[in-house]
Amino acid sequence: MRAVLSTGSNMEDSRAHLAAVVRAFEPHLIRASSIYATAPWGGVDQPDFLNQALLIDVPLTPHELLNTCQQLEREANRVRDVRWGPRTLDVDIVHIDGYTADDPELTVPHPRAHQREFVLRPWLEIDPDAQLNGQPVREILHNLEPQGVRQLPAEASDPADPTQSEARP
Ligand code: A4P
Ligand code: MG
Repeated sequence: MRAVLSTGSNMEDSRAHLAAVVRAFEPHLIRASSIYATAPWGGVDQPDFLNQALLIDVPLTPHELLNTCQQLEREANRVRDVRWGPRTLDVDIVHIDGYTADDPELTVPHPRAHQREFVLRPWLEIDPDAQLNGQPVREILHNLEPQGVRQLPAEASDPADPTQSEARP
C-alpha cells in the first residue's frame, strides 16, 4: 500500500523527531521531502514548525498504518493538549493510493490537507503528479495564499551542526 505521510514538530529537537520517523519507515521509504520551516497554522500562538512529507510503500492496512503513526507519536512523548497546539511529533496520513475513509479513527485523504501549504508543498516535491480529491496538488497550491512555508537546505549545510564547520580541511 502506497501512502503519503506528513510529519510535523515544533517542540524539543524537531529535526531529531522527524528523523526518527524516516528511520522507522526506512525499509519501506520511497522518497522523503526536504524539511520545511513553516509558520504555525490554525491560530494558536506557538513556535514555527518543521514539516516533512514521506512517500512509503508498507505491507500494512490503513488502520495498522495509523497505529504505527500513533506509536511513533507516543515514542516522542507526544502529549495531547491544545488542539492545533505545540507538539513534539505529529504523524498524519495525508493520502493512500486507491483508498478513502471517513470513520471516527481515520479520514483519508486528510480532511485539512487541501488548506495547508505545509502539507502540500513537501508532498508536491516528492510527487509532482500528486492529486488530491481529483485535483492536481500543484493547482491547489497555486490557488492558496502564501502561508510562510520555507524549504530548508539539506542537513549538511546546517550552521547549527558543529561537525559541519568550515574548519574542516
Ligand atoms: N485521524 C483521522 N484521520 C487521520 C489521518 N488521516 N491521519 C484521527 C492521522 N490521524 C487521523 O489526531 C486526532 C485524531 O485524528 C487521531 O486520534 C486519529 O484517530 P491527533 O494527532 O490526536 O490530534 P491533532 O493532530 O492535535 O489534531 P488534528 O486536528 O489532527 O491536528 P492537525 O490537523 O494535525 O494540526 N502548523 C504548521 N505550520 N505545521 C504543523 O504541522 N500542525 C497542526 C496540527 C496545527 N498547525 C500546524 C501544524
Ligand atoms: Mg495528527
